[in-house]
This record gives sequence, structure tokens and C-alpha cells, in this order.
Amino acid sequence: MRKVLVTLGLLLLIVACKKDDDSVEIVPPLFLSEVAPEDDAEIRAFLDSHFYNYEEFENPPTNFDYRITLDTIAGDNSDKRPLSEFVQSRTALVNSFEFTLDYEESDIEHTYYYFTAREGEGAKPSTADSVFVRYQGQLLNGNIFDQVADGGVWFDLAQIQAPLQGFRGFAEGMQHFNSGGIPIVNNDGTFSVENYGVGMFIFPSGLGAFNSLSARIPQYAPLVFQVDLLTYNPTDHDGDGIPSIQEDLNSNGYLYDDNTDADYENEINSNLFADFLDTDDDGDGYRTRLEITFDQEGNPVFIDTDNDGIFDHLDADSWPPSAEEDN
Ligand SMILES: [Ca+2]
Ligand SMILES: [Ca+2]
Ligand SMILES: [Ca+2]
Ligand SMILES: [Ca+2]
Repeated sequence: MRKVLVTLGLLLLIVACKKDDDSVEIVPPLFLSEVAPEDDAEIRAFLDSHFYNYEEFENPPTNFDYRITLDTIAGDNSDKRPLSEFVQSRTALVNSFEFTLDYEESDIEHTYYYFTAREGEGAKPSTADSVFVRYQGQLLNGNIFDQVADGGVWFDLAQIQAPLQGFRGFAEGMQHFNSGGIPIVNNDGTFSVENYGVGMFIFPSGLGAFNSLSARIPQYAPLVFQVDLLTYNPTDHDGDGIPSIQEDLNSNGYLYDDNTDADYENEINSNLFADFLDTDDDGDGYRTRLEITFDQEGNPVFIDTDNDGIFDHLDADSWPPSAEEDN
């Protein structure tokens, strides 16, 4: 998928259709609010007409590989229970700034679906963590566009949900699965994980690549991912001592809409740094790390020196004496 991500970033984001006379017609991007319900209808039809090998997961045959296989409900399989009986759904709000679009739309509801085929024995990652996974990505028509079937690969879920990166739904989906047991390092340096989580999620194109052009993913394509979640690491991207997920101030799992000092950054014509990428969240010149303390386990403890209900590291006119000394 890394390769796909890069490709998406580099390709032209304008759709050009070749007409008979060889002139090129520019097709404007569709509206998020228009595509979301269409995608949802397609996804629901898929969930009603397909099943997975739930019987194998319920009564694992000898040497079962715990891989999900999908098939259509037809013929010999007419009596199978559809995916729609297994999935749960969640809604995420999507904004046009997440894509290269020439119009503005905000908080457009997008529904995604997920189910757990095997419960992992470990904890669940957040949408800000780094996960070690095997996965397969496919379109609703069954075409596989990317996979890592053996070993595993690390993904930074915060990076994957970045605007223009095209796979926010991957981070949304992963947070619902449990990881496996404590990794055991083998003699050859690889490691193995027992009892990892296995699941699947399906999301609309607004949580995927939307109108971006890529060789393997058509525009406006809902995506299906099956994943083995082996293990994960909590991540502090800016090294300010606050785990990135704790810098998701509005607790929506999306990290790019929390920017405490956006006004200040705009004023000084700086790039915009969301809090989880900003070492001075409130832009007051005192680094966040100096405006917080830590408990014995190393967890951040927030301070409110002027008692106005806003913690010092998010309060541009307040900082503890210790920060002043260090600045
Ligand atoms: Ca957020
Ligand atoms: Ca900032
Ligand atoms: Ca920060
Ligand atoms: Ca500060």
C-alpha cells in the first residue's frame, strides 16, 4: 500500500477524458455529499450478497490459516449468512480539505462497516498508533489492488489519515480490532505473534482515495480490507511527551482537525501543524514538553497555572514558572 500511497500523491488530480476528436475534457470532481450515499448503497448491496468463511472461524479445521475468504451467496451457498448479519457500522465526518477539490463541503457523514472474525488477545490500537499488519485490499468487484500476505508491514495510522494520502478509512477500521499476544522473537530475527486479531472493514471512497487517480483504484471506489492485526506501538509523533492520540482534542479519531494555534500559524504565514505534529501547541514560544509534567509511569500530567480551565500547553497566555526558566 505504501507504493499506492506514493502513486496517489504524485498523480494528477484532475480528471481528463479523451474524446473522439482528441480534445481533452476536464471533468470537475463530484461532491462528497453526492458520492457518500451512492457508495453506501453499493456497500450495502455487497454486504447483502456476500458471505465469509464464518463456519471455519467458528469450528476451525486442522491447520486452518485464519484467513478470511469471501464468496457470493448463490447456488450451493444460497443458505449462507450474509456479511450484513456480522458487521457493525460507524460514521465519520469528512471535509473537502482532505482531498484536492475545487469546492468546500464540511462534516459530510460517511458510514463504514467492520466485523471481527477472530478476537485478538491483545489491546486495540488508536487511530494515531503504528500497527504491524498483514492485509489485503480489494474493490467491491473482487479485484485485489494491494496485499501483504506473509510476514507483515508497519503502517503509521496517523500518516495514513493525512489529507491527500487517501486511506483514512484504514485507520478508522484498524481501531476496532484487538492485536495479538506479546511478540516472540525467533532465532532468525523475525518475530511471531499468537492469537492476533483478524477482521475486515469496508469504507466509502470519501474515507479512501475519493477522486484521486491511480492505476489500481478507480475514482470513487469503496474499498474492502481484510487484516491480521499482529501488534502495534503507541506513537508520539512530535516527541512532546503527549501520545498523539491524546492530541486528538475533539476525540473524533481524526488528527488533522485539532490545531490549537491555527490562527497564529496563519498570521505568521507558517505551514499549519496539527497539535500532534507541533512541539509548541499553543504557539506561545514555550515548548509543550516544558508546559506539562509527568507521573512516575511517564504519563503526561497537564497543568492549569492560571485556573482558567485551559491547560498551560494549550493556553497561549499561561505557562508554568519551570517553562520560563528553560526557555
Ligand atoms: Ca480530531
Ligand atoms: Ca499548530
Ligand atoms: Ca504537540
Ligand atoms: Ca507552548
